[in-house]
Amino acid sequence: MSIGKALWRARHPLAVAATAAALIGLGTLVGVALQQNSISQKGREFHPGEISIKRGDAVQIVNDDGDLLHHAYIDSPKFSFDSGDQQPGSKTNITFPVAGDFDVLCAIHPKMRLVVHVQ
Ligand SMILES: [Cu+2]
Repeated sequence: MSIGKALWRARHPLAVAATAAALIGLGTLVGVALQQNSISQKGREFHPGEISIKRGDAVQIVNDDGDLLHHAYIDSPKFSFDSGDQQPGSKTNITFPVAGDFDVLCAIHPKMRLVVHVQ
């Protein structure tokens, strides 16, 4: 084995580690981008309770509330939506096709309210 090859092999684990670190970094960036319009359901509330998006954008609602069920719905003349029962840990995407201000409510917890401003 040449010295050059031996050196390359010795350095190779570092190259693998650097590539892995770069991929993890990229994955984190993509994850952050996807979570931009993410809303959490926790403590029987939406967090945040208000969000502004553009027409055609989606909001992702994550049930982070232990073993509680939620059930998001929108009932407006312009747009309606019903998630059905949201299992703990589940993610619900709502795409808003029209501009306006919409209340997302929970059929199980009447005090839960998320306001979505669609521009
Ligand atoms: Cu609820």
